[in-house]
Amino acid sequence: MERTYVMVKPDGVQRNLAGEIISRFEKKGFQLVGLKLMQITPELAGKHYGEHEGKPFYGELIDFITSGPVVAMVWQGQNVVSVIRNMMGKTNPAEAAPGTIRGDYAVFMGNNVVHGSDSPESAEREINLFFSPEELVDYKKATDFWLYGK
Ligand code: IDP
Repeated sequence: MERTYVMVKPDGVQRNLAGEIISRFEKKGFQLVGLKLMQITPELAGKHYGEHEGKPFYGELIDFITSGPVVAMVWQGQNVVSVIRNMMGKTNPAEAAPGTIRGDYAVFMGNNVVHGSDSPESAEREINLFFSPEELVDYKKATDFWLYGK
């Protein structure tokens, strides 16, 4: 079963949206396998956003993501990477469709409330960056039959 790394960013935590965001993925049918509230260090932020180093907004991005606690999560389910990206909406909240998390709760590019891995490869890298294997819980959900028919 596919897994993805999701985090409620510092603006989402401060604006009391963590529960709402978790609730959307729960109701969709995805399974939570890792969860913690944490403060990201500049070093970890640099590793997470390494692909953006050198871009004009890089400094702001690192300052923002380290500006307060985040809720770090691992979610599991069929096609979870792409489905959660769709549920988050476009990176720029001004272009994110109503009904998506960014479309409903954000207005500005830098402060877009939530992060989700953009591919299964990124997901594996990001999960390993934020979680140790012991922090991820393997368990069976009774609802699987009603979600997947097996
Ligand atoms: P994503 O978060 O939708 O995957 P990325 O392109 O990976 O988008 O960018 C990472 C984060 O960097 C975005 O969520 C956004 O907060 C910020 N960001 C991206 N592009 C810009 C920009 O042009 N100006 C300011 N912030 C940006």
